[in-house]
Amino acid sequence: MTSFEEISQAIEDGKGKQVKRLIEDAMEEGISPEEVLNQGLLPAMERVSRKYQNEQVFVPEVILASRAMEVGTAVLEEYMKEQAPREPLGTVVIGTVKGDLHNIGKNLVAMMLRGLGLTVYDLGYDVEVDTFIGKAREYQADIICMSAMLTTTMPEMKKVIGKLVNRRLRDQYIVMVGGAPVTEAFSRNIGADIYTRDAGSAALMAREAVLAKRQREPQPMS
Ligand code: B12
Repeated sequence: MTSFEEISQAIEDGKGKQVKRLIEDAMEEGISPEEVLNQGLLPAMERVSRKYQNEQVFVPEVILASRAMEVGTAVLEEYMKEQAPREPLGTVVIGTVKGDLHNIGKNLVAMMLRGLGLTVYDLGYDVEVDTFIGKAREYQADIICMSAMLTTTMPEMKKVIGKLVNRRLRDQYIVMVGGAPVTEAFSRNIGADIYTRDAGSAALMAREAVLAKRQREPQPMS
């Protein structure tokens, strides 16, 4: 039996290959990707964060754990895709804002959105204001999702929304923001549509928002 603790420990130790093997074993045993995420992957990063804050581990260990987390996320995503509804629900562009290299949380949000049937274009990290807007237009996105993990990069989110307003594009997109330092009050203050604390609720709210947007849009003549 694969234990969630083993998965967490392998992530903490930065052992990507072991993480992959353990997750595949868990999937074969019939454990759901969500269980592995919530009980294996997320607790591992919480532990790493706590140890980093207490100076029990330093940047190199955090980077190794982050890479193992990325491996784990990619493996889980493959299994989640198999369960995703076939009919595409809507389109999302997602990225971490300019100046910010944190991408683990953003990757998890992308994975959960895909799992609910949304088509996700991941723009990566350190994403420029114009890239968010340009790609949203190019892919005819319904949602622009922005992640920020540094208090110093949060204002980038406001810049994206400001530019959407200036270019008279604001009404075309649902803007969703998140990341550890982001709050509901900040989200409201910058004029975003949705803020949630975690990847699971982000996906559920995104789905609801896209369905509501579809109802508002004029239907094509049959
Ligand atoms: C891992 C990590 C790193 C790694 C990043 C690796 C990577 N590939 O991402 C490395 C080592 C590179 C790093 C670097 C730095 N980091 Co760092 N890092 C962290 C750490 C320990 C964990 C972050 C993480 O991955 N958490 C796990 C994931 C799962 O959680 P999450 O990101 O919060 O995401 C969840 C939610 O927030 C939400 N969410 C996230 N995005 C979005 C988006 C949307 C739309 C929605 C709806 C929801 C959502 O859903 C996610 C899943 O549920 C945090 C500590 C912490 N407490 O957060 C510090 C932390 C974020 N880092 C910090 C700092 C200061 C730095 C550095 C400046 C350090 C330095 N002195 O060099 C650099 C900055 C580099 C840069 N320019 O970005 C500070 C930020 C302080 C602040 N408030 O500004 C923190 C808080 C640590 C601390 N207490 O000092 N870091």
